[in-house]
Amino acid sequence: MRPTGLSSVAHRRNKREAIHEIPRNDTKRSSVLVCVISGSFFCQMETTRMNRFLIAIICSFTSLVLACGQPPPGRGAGEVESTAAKSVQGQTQQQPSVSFSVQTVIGGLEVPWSIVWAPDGRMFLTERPGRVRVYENGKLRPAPLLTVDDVEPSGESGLMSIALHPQFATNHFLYLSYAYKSDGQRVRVVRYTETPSGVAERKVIVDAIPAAQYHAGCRLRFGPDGKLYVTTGDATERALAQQLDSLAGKTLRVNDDGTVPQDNPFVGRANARSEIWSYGHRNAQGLDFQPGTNLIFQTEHGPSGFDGPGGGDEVNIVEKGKNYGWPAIHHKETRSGMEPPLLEYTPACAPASGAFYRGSVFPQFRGNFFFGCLKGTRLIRIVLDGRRVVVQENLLDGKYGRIREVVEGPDGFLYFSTSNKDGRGSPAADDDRIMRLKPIE
Ligand SMILES: [Ca+2]
Repeated sequence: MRPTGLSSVAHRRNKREAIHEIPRNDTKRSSVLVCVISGSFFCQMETTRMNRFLIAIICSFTSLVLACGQPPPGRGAGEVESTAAKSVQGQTQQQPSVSFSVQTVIGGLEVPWSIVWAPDGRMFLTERPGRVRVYENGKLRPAPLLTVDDVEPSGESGLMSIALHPQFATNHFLYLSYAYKSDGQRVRVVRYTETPSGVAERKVIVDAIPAAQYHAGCRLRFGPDGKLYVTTGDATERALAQQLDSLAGKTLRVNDDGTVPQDNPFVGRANARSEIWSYGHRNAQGLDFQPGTNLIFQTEHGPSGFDGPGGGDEVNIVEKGKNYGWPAIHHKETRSGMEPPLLEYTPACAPASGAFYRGSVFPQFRGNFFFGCLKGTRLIRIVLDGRRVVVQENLLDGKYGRIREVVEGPDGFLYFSTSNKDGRGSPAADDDRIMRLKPIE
């Protein structure tokens, strides 16, 4: 179900990527291999047979350090980028391209996972090792607002999402999702109240969500209905995603205090968790509500070799009580009673976020769905007409490395975060960064 408007450039790129498919951090590994081979070759030329092997290893390591791991080329110093001009079905004239400059807003961060804005204009962001940071009046506060001290930061987990209550201005409720160690790894959602001196009144909202070093979710987003939506991973136990007595591999929906809304689909069903809104997910990390329709658009990571053929990343429209198939179906497979994805990406792009654009400074972006790609090192822009994909395109392709969060700022600029310090990328000197797209007048 690829959109018909997918550009030939994107097709060429997909072909190129296919060469490098699996494992997910393949680029780095192939660089290492090249360096080991080249280092061995040059170092072996003038050595005796006795020490050749040892010196080859030393030289391989040296050449690896010197020549491998290229940081992304983009500096975020105002480079000008553009969208492609588009032919849209039913319109005789092409939509003109949109030009914007790319600016670094904050540098020197460590895996910024989630960004939100308070009504007073402050930016709150999470860093995976456990810190909540505040950016205000053009500066990052040196001290974190909060450091979550029982975060388990390894693998794909750590401190993940942040959400502010829709009435944050009056109740000051701030929500976080993070991984912790218990009997194995778990994820919980907690709520704090911001105070003039920091935070207080920690309250657990959802606890003991199954997790693992990989596939731990966990995006938080308040819906237009005032409920808190939570994406969870399958904790690398695929079968859990189909089991309604487990919170793994689901979208959850809870009230702002963690109680369960009585109109949730599995309320009252035996052996089912009443928090569940949808199931059959592998590891969703992006979720937002389409302006106008309030449909939930969600991004989800597909299998990565050990649990299924690589690729199969998804964009889904998530609806009450529905089954999104994992692990029974994946990629473009279909089965009665299960929902196929709206969009599917093979090779993997690793979608890590998802946000609709509602602002006015990019009128051409209004109603578009954006998400950041880790392995795919780009932003993807989806132009929609309700449920129908009109066209999609890649932005910033390969320029800034791994991209995680994307979200609109109160100024209408489009903000995104890099994730080059997560152990799978090659950081630029000032990574990780929060950057933004600013329109060119
Ligand atoms: Ca699916």
